[in-house]
Amino acid sequence: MPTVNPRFSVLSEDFAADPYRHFARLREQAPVHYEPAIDSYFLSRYQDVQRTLTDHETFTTETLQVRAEPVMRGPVLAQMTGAEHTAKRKIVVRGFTGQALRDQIRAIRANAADLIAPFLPRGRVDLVTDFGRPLAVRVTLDVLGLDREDWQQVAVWHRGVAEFITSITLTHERRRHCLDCAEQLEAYLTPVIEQRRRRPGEDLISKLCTADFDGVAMSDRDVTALIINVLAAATEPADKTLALLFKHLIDHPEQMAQIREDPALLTAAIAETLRYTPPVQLVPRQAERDTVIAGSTVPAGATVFCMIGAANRDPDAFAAPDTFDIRRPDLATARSFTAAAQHLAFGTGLHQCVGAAFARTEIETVAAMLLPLLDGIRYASGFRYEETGLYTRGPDSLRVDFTPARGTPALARH
Ligand code: 2IO
Repeated sequence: MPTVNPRFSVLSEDFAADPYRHFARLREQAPVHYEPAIDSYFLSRYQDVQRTLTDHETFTTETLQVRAEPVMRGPVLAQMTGAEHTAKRKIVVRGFTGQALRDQIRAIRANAADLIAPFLPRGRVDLVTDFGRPLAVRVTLDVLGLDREDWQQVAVWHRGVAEFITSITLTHERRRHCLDCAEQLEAYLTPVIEQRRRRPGEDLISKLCTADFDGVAMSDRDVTALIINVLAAATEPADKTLALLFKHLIDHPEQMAQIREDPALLTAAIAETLRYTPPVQLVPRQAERDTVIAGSTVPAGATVFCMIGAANRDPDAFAAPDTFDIRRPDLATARSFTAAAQHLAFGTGLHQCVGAAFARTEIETVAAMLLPLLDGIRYASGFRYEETGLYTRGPDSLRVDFTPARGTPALARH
């Protein structure tokens, strides 16, 4: 029997520094890793994660009542079940398809062009702090129909909300700060919701306010929670995915060259980025009854964390899983942003990410704009790449140099 280091912890600094180094050992030796300090189980095998996310009878999303609801100010989509879930999910899907999506593409382009322009003559930009983060917040505000001018204030509240849902442990002070952010965000949204109910527009908030699906309409509490849900879900992972994509392309210049040659490969590069380094690393569930997973019993009521990063690197699911390869035959790019995706970055099952298609559009649109502008892209001298986060994970900074644009950049096209 292999022995497991009893001092190993997913809460250790060593794990936080590079979780990927530990995944193989976890999958092989502790596929159901118990973390006593937080009384939770961590699953690392692809098959177990997939089962946990699709066996809705055994694993529920009830844990979100404590993990999300306090800052969402009401129930989010992932908490709902049955007919209510189906109806409200369809309402949200409608907000991200058809004409709405076409308008969103225009907003994505306009924001990206506006944010990158000042950096083009300089030949230097931080793709996270200067570009990806403001872009993600501003695009989300445009989608919701909130004032773009408010982005810095909303970004502060959003960070508090995101900290709450993505923290494994929180001190009393941090918890209070996060709840304050959520309360202020709710107060900011209340008059907006009231106004959109009276005079609806084409934005997502108006759609949520006026929607009626099979007789199911949204209460103010529902609308508030879904706005905050969309705000968190469309912002937090977006700048991370974009930065991770560019990091992998800089690290694999031959693959970057192939994409520059054939931009149609960008979709595969995004899908492979999501498999290789999923921005959402953990998805929580609650065991409804005593359940055996990989030979260990998980007791009824237990919190179970699906380790998406570990599952996506499982050799039983992907060949040479630790290799970034946009041409890998087992990626199934065409399905990568649908319910039939091979990778688990969007989760799977009934609660699979409702924004997957939007996320693809956003990252694809922005990356396709940036690539021709950032000729000769490389890490800025002295830059040291570092990732943070256990729940959502990505770089806090990605400083790059590129060939500066001469004259007026060719952004007018967008
Ligand atoms: C917001 C982790 C940002 C979701 C969550 C309480 C529910 C759900 C997710 C993603 C990304 C967030 N969970 N989005 O993992 O809506």
